[in-house]
Amino acid sequence: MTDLTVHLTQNDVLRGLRSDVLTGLAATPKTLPPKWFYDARGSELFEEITRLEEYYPTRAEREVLADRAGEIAELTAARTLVELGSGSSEKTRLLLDALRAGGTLQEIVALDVSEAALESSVAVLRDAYAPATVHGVVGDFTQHLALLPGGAPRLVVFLGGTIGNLVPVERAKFLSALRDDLRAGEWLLLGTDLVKDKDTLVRAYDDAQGVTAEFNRNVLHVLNRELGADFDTSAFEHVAVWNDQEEWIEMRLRATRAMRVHLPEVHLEVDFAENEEMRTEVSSKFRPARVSTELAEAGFTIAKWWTDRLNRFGVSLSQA
Ligand code: AVJ
Repeated sequence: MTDLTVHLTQNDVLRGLRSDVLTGLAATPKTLPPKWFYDARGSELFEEITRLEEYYPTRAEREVLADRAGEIAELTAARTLVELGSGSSEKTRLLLDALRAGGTLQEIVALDVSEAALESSVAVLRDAYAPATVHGVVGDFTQHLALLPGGAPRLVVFLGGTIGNLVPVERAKFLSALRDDLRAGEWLLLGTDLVKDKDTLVRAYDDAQGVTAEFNRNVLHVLNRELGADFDTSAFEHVAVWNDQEEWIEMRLRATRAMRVHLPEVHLEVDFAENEEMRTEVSSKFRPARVSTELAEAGFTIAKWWTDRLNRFGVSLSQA
């Protein structure tokens, strides 16, 4: 058993799902936030995506971290590593290993919405990094940044390009809230996928094996299970499009026939027209100048900017 700090009960999570579904399915066009992909099956499918030939971001970011972990540890001399997201990932461990080797690591904080995911990652981290103290915090990184534990200087890591799931106003809010929660001199390590040719981007979100398609449709399984909905998941096609205006990839689910869907637990019935598309994710891609502007507007100072050798993915290290 692990002791977790709970800012969000699993009942709050369910209320959040209900509220997002009521809002998103009433909207035109219909939308669902990407955070609902990640039940146990969705998390497995995402892991599978990270191993696909077409999905370059994980490998590109890992290359940067493998090359720079020592430099990051030396520069930050962080006493606490805070990971937004569950914290057992192989990429985070590159940083933890470097901080431990540098002799500064004393505490690890893992923040995640899923209590189950945290239970297991906290146990793994305690085992691997003893005597460092490991705090598991159940919370949403867009709501519960205040009161993050850990002694200064802390290094907050937000990897994978997940910040790209937020639209610009949400990013500004998130980065400012994070900046406000840090003391001057503390650090943010941020992974951002970069703008590149459309074909590479679309292939990364529409792989030949159909793993991403299955991941996308998984959100409908989540609604069926959690809200008693009756989505016929086989009647939805995966769509990935590059939005050149917004510079983001959009994933959508397209209804292949007209249908009515019942969601009894939120007292909702919704109609889909044939070929109607529902947006399930935006994954923003960045130009380096945009990353630095957004960080600066939130009150961060960029200390370092690295990319992988093929210039596909950027990692910035900034200071509050
Ligand atoms: C986990 C949000 C970084 O946007 O690339 C992968 C999720 N979606 N394939 C991304 C995802 C489709 C991923 N992030």
